[in-house]
Amino acid sequence: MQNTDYKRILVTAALPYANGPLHIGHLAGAYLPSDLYCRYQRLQGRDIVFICGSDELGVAIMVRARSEGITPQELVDRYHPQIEAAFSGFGMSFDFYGRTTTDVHRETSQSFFNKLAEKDVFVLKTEAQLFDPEAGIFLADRFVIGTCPVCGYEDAYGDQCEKCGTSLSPLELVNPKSTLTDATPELRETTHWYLPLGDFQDRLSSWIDAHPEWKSNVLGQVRSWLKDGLRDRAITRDVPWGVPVPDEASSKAGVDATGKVIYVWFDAPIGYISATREWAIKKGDPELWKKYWKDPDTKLIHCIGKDNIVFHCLMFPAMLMAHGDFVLPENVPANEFLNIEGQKLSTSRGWAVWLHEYLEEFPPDLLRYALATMLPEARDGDFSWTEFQNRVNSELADVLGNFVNRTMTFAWKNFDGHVPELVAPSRDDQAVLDELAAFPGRIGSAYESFRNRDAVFDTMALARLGNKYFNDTEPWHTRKTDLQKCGNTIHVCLQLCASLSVLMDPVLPFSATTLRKMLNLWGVKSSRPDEQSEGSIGWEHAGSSLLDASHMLGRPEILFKKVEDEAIQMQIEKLQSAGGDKSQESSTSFVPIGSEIVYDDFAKLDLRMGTVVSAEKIPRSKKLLQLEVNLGFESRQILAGAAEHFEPAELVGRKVVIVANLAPRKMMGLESQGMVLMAEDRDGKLTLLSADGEDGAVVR
Ligand code: B3M
Ligand code: ZN
Repeated sequence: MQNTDYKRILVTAALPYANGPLHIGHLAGAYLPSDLYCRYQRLQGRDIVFICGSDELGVAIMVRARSEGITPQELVDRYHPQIEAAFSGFGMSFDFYGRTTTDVHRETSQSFFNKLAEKDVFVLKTEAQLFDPEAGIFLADRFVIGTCPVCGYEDAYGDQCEKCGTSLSPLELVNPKSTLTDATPELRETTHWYLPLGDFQDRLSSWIDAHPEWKSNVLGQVRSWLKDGLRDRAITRDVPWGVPVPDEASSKAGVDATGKVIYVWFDAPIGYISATREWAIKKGDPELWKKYWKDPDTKLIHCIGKDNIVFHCLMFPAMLMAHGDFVLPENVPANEFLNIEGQKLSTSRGWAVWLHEYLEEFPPDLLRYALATMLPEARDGDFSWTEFQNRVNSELADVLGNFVNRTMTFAWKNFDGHVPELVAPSRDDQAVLDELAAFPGRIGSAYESFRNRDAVFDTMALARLGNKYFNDTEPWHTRKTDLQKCGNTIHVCLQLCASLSVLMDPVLPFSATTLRKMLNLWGVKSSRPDEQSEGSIGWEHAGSSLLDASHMLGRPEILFKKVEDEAIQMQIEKLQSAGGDKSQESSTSFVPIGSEIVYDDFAKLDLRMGTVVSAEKIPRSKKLLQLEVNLGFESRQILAGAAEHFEPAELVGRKVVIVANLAPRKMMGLESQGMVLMAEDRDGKLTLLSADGEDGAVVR
């Protein structure tokens, strides 16, 4: 049963593979939820450590390094800092962000392995394995793909089917193929260490049964694996990149372990332990990690995406049980997947929103908030750019930002920037203050039980309450008729703003800081690590009045700027130019006629004749061509989504019609200064619109 008397909390977020940049799916799965939880707990003043790091070993890294023509070490040295920077840009408040290529990690993993070997936990088996005769390598994990025996997905990996989540071994794949050479593998004998998960079946089952409070998507998956019966899992590999199988274990087993490494899913969760050790070393108290991993008063929480459930709910717990010195996770709140604009996120097809690219365009808080409302908590979710815009414009800007802004403006205009005194509050004033008192508890219990969406909806509900109260009490009216009444309204509204600056902090940490500056409110606990001592005002105080009468406010600022239609359109086009699944949209009927416009609408368009003087492909873009178009009196750089229809050379010299007064916009880092008109037939084929006029001629 849930133990509520923990003394400290240890939160881990899945270690992302350092084999590519992070995208919005990462954020939605493990990272935003864990950050919300940790920031909330810090505001509660709890002793909490938040651990993450880059997963730098294993076959996923080798595959990517091969495809980029560099060594695995070069690959992780490239992506680890990029990933860390994106995390920090989004305000991920890790106490420590580590990596699994460190000495501490190797040492921690090897001693964990040795301990299990000493306790005779492992089974050794010499068996035929898939071997790629062309590459001369055993095909472990992602070196082999084939059809999933469970769901029939054709590109299942040798260790797991990403479609149905089943964990697999290469021999179970139907029609296996080497991802290195495309060769059909042959069988060769090799010896490996296995973790006999079956031996842990009963202990795992009763441990899971003791946690009925876990999320049902997690329990569902775990129970179905337990029902199928757990099998032995090979936990070593014949590949050249990983933590070497330690000498002690290999001599104990009498096996020559040259060239054998520990399976990445064995060492990666140990990465949580090694990163905690490195955190402790950095803090100058090298033994401190033990308190968080070994003392049963620690509540251990693993935040992950659903494809990692089996490893965190069965395999790692079995390892921890076998080892014996460590606490078991208290909860594993896994999220489902996030689709984008109704399609499955796919990095290979370019159907993804990359975090580093997002950060070039918008503030981090906007995505933190919007995404928190769309989190795939119970089932797969969908991110859409228009929904993002809606959440930002009609909630952050129109509700929260507007409430703060009108309150601040009023306080400055009518009360010289001071908090007016509350004198003989009306029933309405008191009712709002009473309602406020219930918010920290309500929002907090949503965070405690990993209902982040509810927590965020309730946070916005407080801003709505503020707006409604502001409207109902009409301070613009009482300002002239009864200044004290007006002062009471502004007093109450300012208290709501102050409370919001604490309660919104987990989801909107950057804006919460700005708001506190505006309110000149200091002494609030920090939701970031190592700054806790600064403040005494915490979550539990956020339901009461935090500002004294006559407190001097800071200057108002705009908290949230609205996101323009064009910015959203650009993002959608960028997605579409990168990829997307055409099969989901094909249609053979004519596009219906658009809604009627008046002549003035048409007359706004400045259409001109021009000649294409150069055309080239844009690297990394399947769709876009970069054109230079001469208008007679000037030349324009125009990006046209025509790369799939024309060879660049066939466009040079062609007459085209362009929209000459379209606001410039950026795609793939390049500015497009207009649009080339083209006709699209029912099969999506494009042809140019053309006429014989001189360059610069006006088209009407
Ligand atoms: N790197 C898999 C993933 O990114 C893996 C997670 C490790 S958590 C210990 O999905
Ligand atoms: Zn499958």
